[in-house]
Amino acid sequence: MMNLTESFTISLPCGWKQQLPDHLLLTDEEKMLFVIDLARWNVQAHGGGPFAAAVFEQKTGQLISIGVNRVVSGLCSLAHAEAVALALAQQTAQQYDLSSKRERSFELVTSGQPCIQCFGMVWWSGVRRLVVAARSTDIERLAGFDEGPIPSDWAESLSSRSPLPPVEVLMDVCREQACEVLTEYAVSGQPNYSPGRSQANWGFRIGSTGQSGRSEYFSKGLCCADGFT
Ligand code: AZG
Ligand code: ZN
Repeated sequence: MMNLTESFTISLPCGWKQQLPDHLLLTDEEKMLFVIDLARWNVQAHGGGPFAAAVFEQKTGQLISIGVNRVVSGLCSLAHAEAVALALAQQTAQQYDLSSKRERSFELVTSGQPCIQCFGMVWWSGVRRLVVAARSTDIERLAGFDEGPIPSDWAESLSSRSPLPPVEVLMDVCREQACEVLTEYAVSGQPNYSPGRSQANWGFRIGSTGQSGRSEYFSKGLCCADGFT
């Protein structure tokens, strides 16, 4: 019998509930600052990639899901922050198409511009609005990740794609604050897990003398109880 895997699960890091806001977040800036705090928490408490995202119901502002980058911990290149947030939102709403109910529309707020994969996920998810902090050029320049061949007209193509419902795109919301987290990740010496780079760039660092502790977390098998999962 061959040893094939039947299913996989991507979970939020432990302690995620303690990160949730205790009040409704009303403005794009409030929502984005919450998401950027999640990205920083993912790096500092879980050794994850410097990205977070959240889905909100547009009319009420209700938080539907959060996502953080779980590529390394989940052994899964799909597990970008936006992908995790969208998949969890679809489970919470019990809708694989988040645009399927006219009276209930959703927005994705993300600390980083969607990469080539997540652009596709946004396209198919049914969200009706996308709010972005750091641009892909920031992500590539500050943290060295490869975001893939994103079409130059990606934002326009989302906002005008008849007969599919348009996705409104708002860029550069709290861009500076999101860029700070990207820089913090780069100087921390944590890995660039972009395909083909994860070995070569172990301990990868940009423009800093930062001390890497990342490989130690893994070689010692540290986990949630030790602050990493
Ligand atoms: C990434 N870019 C974004 N926007 N989000 C993630 O989770 C990523 N991981 N690598 N590049
Ligand atoms: Zn992505």
